Amino acid sequence: MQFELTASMMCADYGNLEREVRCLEEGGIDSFHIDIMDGRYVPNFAMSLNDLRYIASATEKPMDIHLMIEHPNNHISLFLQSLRKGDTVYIHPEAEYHPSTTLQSIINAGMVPGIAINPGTSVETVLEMLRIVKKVLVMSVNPGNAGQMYLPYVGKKITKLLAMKEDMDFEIYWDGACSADKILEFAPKGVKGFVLGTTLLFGKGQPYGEVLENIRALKF
Ligand code: S6P
Ligand code: MG
Repeated sequence: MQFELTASMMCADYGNLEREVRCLEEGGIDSFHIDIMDGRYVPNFAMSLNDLRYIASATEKPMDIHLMIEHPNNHISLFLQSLRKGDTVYIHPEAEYHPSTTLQSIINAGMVPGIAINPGTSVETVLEMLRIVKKVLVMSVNPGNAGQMYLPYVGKKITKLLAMKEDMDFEIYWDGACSADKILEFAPKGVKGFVLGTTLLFGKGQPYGEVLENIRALKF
């Protein structure tokens, strides 16, 4: 079964980021997920521009930027300048007065536009944006921290999005508390990719390559 695995780099060992990037790349990760926070839209800071720039310079793999910041359009060029064409940028629609303008800036820069949908946000409230974006990042935890519990009511929203994705031409990605059983359940239904953090990939004392190989060897 084909699905993408992306590493949530806020969970990486910052004592040796160069080694973390290399081991993940050698272990077969598909992309690097960068959680950018401003301490306002979410109650945390996590990663910022310099982290993003370093990781982008240390690998050829695609970047997956998750902007958890207020009014991303105010600073979007800083992020877009730090990326390569084809990288993905997700915004949270609630964080912007005119999210479709911000998405257009992302498209104009040659990046893949995406929206991240919070657990408490309904599909109906972002319906028009589903026509613009190529990727939808469904948050199965509230944004701001790694290591949180999966919120089970999000499953129904994914089912709703799966029924719309062909027609509206977007792919669905999973972010938050991603475990093997979630991949087993949702990859066959059509969820295209999964963000891996502390639940499945980091801090396990197991080489990343082994963890990733085990995930890809899951029996569906
Ligand atoms: C949360 C962030 C996520 C987390 C990821 C961590 O604000 O957007 O990308 O880093 O959920 O994974 P886990 O398995 O620790 O929940
Ligand atoms: Mg994220």
